[in-house]
Amino acid sequence: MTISTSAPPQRLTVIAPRADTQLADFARDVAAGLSRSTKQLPCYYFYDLEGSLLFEEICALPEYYLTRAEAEILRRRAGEVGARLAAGTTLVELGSGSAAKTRILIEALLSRQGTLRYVPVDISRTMLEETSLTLLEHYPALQITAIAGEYADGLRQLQAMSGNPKLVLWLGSNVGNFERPDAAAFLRSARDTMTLQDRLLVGVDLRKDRSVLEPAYDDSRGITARFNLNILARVNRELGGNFDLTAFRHRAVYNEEIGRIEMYLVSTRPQRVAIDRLGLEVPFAAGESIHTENSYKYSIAEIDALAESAGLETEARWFDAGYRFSVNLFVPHT
Ligand code: AVI
Repeated sequence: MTISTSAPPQRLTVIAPRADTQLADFARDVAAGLSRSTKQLPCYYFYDLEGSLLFEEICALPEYYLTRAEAEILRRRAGEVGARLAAGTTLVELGSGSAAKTRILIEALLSRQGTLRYVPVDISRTMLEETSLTLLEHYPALQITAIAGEYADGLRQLQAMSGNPKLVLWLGSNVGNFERPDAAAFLRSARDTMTLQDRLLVGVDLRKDRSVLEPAYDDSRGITARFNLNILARVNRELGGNFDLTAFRHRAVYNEEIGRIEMYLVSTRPQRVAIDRLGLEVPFAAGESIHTENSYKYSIAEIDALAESAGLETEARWFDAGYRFSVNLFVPHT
């Protein structure tokens, strides 16, 4: 861990694991994922700076309703959330990205408390620092401790912050990118860092018709396709990969039975791709795919079961007017 305090402004502290650890992890996971009989790459590698910026573009797409629906709920309910919190609450956010929707909660908490400590956790250090500086410029009463790392790094930090009341945000249906049992296990480990005065606010996308879901993950402008392909571009940039991005196509399909969007990169022809820094050559048959992401959708019963198995109680749940998305306020089970 390196700890640096950047000045100005003096109100920002950045905590980051060593970058070469992240590269070693990426190399290991790419080698393992592309050597399997059913090829796969973990979706959290989408989010280098390039991928994080493409994801911001996705959030503004007409087809990607999730961001707007969640923002609608937060705008309507931020005051209500604030009223349920103890005085002097710290705001923690897992997977903060551009923190665009977070501003709604930052403003609600600032207007109640006067000052606020914000602890964003994000895997892209550049994104994290840029976002933090922009927020600090906007909100003079804000103090930021930014954690450039994975959720586990964020949870370790939460454990160390046990003194202050906190609101932990896990927005954007990020929970959907976990397998269902892993989502429950992760929420339980978040819960284990919480006291009874803490709250967890989780945005969860709801099950719905494929006619709405599939365009949200395969938009007409091809931004999601670029986002998906960026993982191969990242292998080229960081690991000396030789992927020809025009020889793979984006595919997003709703698996209704399991309740998840599945994203793939499909090889359009037989090919062998060398990844120089891994000393690996990966063979692809025509039509063979790399599974790059699952995005699980939840029914209300599934959200209740998730909370239950994580040792959480639902204090409040809100929906957008179109009933597409939910925001859930959880408290540790007594
Ligand atoms: C970040 N995550 C919740 C997004 C989702 O909807 O699963 C990632 C994404 N993938 C394609 N479009 C958006």
